[in-house]
Amino acid sequence: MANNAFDLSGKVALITGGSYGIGFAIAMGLAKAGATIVFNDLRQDLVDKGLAAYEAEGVKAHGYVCNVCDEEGVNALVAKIREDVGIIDILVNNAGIIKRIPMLEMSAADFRMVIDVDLNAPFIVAKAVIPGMIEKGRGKIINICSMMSEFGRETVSSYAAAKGGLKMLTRNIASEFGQYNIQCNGIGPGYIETPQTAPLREKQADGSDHPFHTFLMGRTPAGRWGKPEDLAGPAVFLCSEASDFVNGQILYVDGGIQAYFGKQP
Ligand code: NAP
Ligand code: GCO
Repeated sequence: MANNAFDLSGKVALITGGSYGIGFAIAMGLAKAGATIVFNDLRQDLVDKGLAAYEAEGVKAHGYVCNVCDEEGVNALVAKIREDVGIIDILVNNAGIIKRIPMLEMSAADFRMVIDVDLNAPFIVAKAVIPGMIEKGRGKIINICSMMSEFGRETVSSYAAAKGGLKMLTRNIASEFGQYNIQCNGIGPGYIETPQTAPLREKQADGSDHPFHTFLMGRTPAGRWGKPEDLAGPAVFLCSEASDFVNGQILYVDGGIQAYFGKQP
């Protein structure tokens, strides 16, 4: 093992949807460990915003416009990254959406849309990068899973189905490509302060806490929401040589939620 088993110098890392939020914080962690950062977003103005955010942190990132659901677009993106930056060593499947709609009110089209972004797209992007990893003789894939990879909750049927599926896609990629020295693991964030969870944190009209916040604090031993930066260290570990014999696991980074029965009345 190298002196610094967490060193990512010389590695090219693609973080999908990495212009802000969890993806950005993970990318910053990988950049500090030495990796070259590549990310995509849906539109050029969003990519430009992301590039400016990286630059403000002293990181020269490479940003591209690409919808992760578009297989042809993803294949073209991976070819372009190879030309501009090099073969992708690390893929973080981070781009994701949620629709919080009670199941009986949810259209099949909305359900499919969430499955498309949160489950089909990680398949599409992984499929596009794995041949380069095989060529190089190594590779790391991190799929961003969720508490909903294990739990259900009112209103998140499509998200839970997608993130549960992503957990199993993780195990299957590990099973199928471990022989090529490719490790595929998941990170399951708890509840993290990003735009995705903003509706669950909004103060009520009378200034009191959102009921979900109160519920969550009773389920989280750490007694706080996670911050995007809480995911950086675990991601560096799973993208580095330090985790070369870790494959097919989901590392829950949740302040203890998965271990806890909930606060006693
Ligand atoms: P976020 O704030 O909503 O950011 C998601 C990112 O994905 C945005 O940059 C978004 O782009 C991008 N994206 C969405 N659809 C895309 C598509 N089709 N093609 C390309 N990019 C796309 O979410 P976040 O909270 O940082 O979450 C990141 C990941 O962690 C997601 O997979 C989410 O499900 C997961 N997660 C979040 C939490 C949490 O508590 N926040 C917990 C567990 C898991 P735009 O710029 O267009 O919005
Ligand atoms: C919810 C969703 C997400 C969470 C996250 C938990 O309960 O509404 O699960 O909003 O942020 O994915 O890991």
